[in-house]
Order: sequence, then structure tokens, then C-alpha cells
Amino acid sequence: MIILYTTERDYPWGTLRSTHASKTKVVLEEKRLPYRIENLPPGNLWKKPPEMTARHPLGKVPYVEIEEEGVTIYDSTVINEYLEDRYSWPRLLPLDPLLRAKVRMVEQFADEALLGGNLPPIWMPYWSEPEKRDISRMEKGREGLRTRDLPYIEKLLADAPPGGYLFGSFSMADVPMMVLAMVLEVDELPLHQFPQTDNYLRRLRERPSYRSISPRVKVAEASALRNPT
Ligand SMILES: N[C@@H](CCC(=O)N[C@@H](CS)C(=O)NCC(=O)O)C(=O)O
Repeated sequence: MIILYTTERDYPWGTLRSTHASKTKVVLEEKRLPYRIENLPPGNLWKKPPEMTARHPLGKVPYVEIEEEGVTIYDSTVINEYLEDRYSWPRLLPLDPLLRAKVRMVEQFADEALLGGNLPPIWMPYWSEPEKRDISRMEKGREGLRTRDLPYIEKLLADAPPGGYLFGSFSMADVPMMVLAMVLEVDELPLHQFPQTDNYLRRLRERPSYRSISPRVKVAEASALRNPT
């Protein structure tokens, strides 16, 4: 069994989840792997209790425990590539070296520009009550999306081969974009200027794997999806 350590919590405005752990959840779902969630209190990300740093030296999520192997693997990209190497179906990274590099390049862009860049200023305030949110910080994140990241995604989509995804069929490059779809479902940033991205994010939300990270699917409901009881 694979145990995914993450942070998820239900709020009146939607169920919020760790963005990086959501990347791993999507890959577990896409590969139809059985897994169990270990839901850590959000405060652990700041407190970093020893039981957490014993598994991840930086006290971050996600990390996964692979029970059969008796090992823990941390970092969403490393976990996802491990899952790809170990469970090759359905393939999320192409075998051709150049195409593989292109897919990884976009995944890396999304990690740095979105998950480590403009999404946290938008997403983190939703973990607090509306009156405690730093509105100007949220707006800065949105402006970063509008001026840098969304134009690039719009261009990637304009150049994409047919199939509906960034590289034709769904790949590792689309995985962090599922997280963008998740954040913008709560934030409802208008996307009129980015029509291809708007349609693409809607398509991502229709994938069965999105149910596991959808803000409309509560923690308990999502946990029942692929978890054996
Ligand atoms: N490169 C790591 C980043 C993980 C990360 O930053 N996770 C956030 C939650 S979404 C976290 O644990 N934040 C607490 C911290 O930065 O100390 C990955 O891809 O897994």
C-alpha cells in the first residue's frame, strides 16, 4: 500500500488541499493505484514536528510511504517519476528523449512559476477566514498569473498537437495544471483573455482524477475514492 502524507481541510468555500500533494494524488489516480491518505494538520507545515522531519528533512508535504518497500519518498516530482518508473501504465512521460525533456520542462515551469510562485499568495489566504486574508498579496499573485504564466500556457496550448492536452494526450506536463484548475475553481479568476486556457482547465476538471482534488469533493468523500476500507 502507498500512504500519501498531505494536508486537506473542508471549508465553507471549498475543500482545500496541499497543492504539491495534489500533483501526486492526480498521478496515483491516473495510474489507478490503491493508496491511503494520512491527513496532517495544516499547522504541521509550520511547526514541523519531529515525526514529520524524520520523513522529509524539510518538513514539507507530500511524502509517501511505500509499505512493501519499507521506504519513504519525498518531493512531488520525484514521487511522480518514481510512480511512472514503477507503474508505467498509463504512460505519463514519453520515451523519446527530446519529447520527454519538453514535457519535463513544462512540469518544471509549472512547479516554479505556479506552485512555488504565483499560486501560494492566492491559495494560502483561503486557509483563513475572509476578513483575515491579505487581499493585496492575493491580487499580486493574480497579476503574476495574468502577466507571465497564463500567456505562456495560452501559447503552449496554441502550439499543442491535437488531443486536448499540452502534448496531445494527458501527460506529466498536465499534472501541475490540474492544481491550477483546482486553485482557480475556488478563486474564480476571470479568464476571458485566455480562452484556450479557460477551456483546457474545464477539460482538466472533467477528468475522473480531478475528483480527488476538487474543492467540491469533501475530504471524507475523496478519501473513499481509491482507498480500500
Ligand atoms: N518541491 C517540493 C515542495 C513541497 C512544498 O513546498 N509543499 C508545501 C505544501 S503545498 C509545504 O509543505 N510547505 C511548507 C514549507 O514550505 O515549509 C515538492 O514538489 O514536493
